[in-house]
Amino acid sequence: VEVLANLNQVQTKIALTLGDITKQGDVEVIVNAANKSLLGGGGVDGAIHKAAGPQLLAECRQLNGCQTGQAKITGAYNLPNKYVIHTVGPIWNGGAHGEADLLAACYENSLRLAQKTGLKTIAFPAISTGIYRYPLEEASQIALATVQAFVKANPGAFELIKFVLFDQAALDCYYRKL
Ligand code: AR6
Repeated sequence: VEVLANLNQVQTKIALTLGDITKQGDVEVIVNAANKSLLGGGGVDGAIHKAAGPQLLAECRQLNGCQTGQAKITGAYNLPNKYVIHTVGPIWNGGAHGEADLLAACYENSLRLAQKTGLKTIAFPAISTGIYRYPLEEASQIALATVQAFVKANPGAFELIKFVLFDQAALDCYYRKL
């Protein structure tokens, strides 16, 4: 699924795809749904570290962790990308503990960091919707709204912004919202 945002004659493609974020060779950077230690874990974080190889963990050890909603960048090693941006989503705790703002900050800060690094193509997983239990309906709305607002505010900054969804239910949910 692809949506073209036509802004000042510059096009940013927003795409939804079903698959594994470690196999996205058409983007320069993939985003990792990490934890505050940045020292690896399960879910997409585990898959990224496994595919990148041990050098990624070695670089992550130098970063002294990351706060929730913030983002840090590393190399991608054995992944088919140039970089990995590690962001830490909020743990869902009912929704009245700042979760929505923190989740939006993950997307916003990842895009800012990619832009600052000069990158034009990026892929996101559905941050916080696995082990951190953020409801998919709410999380997908925030992901799409935040990315679309960034595209509007920064026309031409990105050529391709991809959401890589791991199962059909997640893809369907994003598709409806898009
Ligand atoms: N490619 C794309 N999406 C994936 C993949 C993959 N290979 N694997 C899982 N997903 P989660 P979180 C989806 O749990 O909720 C880790 O231990 C998954 O279906 O990976 O932010 C970290 O170290 C879900 O929709 O991340 C943290 O401790 C989405 O990715 C904690 O989990 C996010 O699920 C972070 O939890």
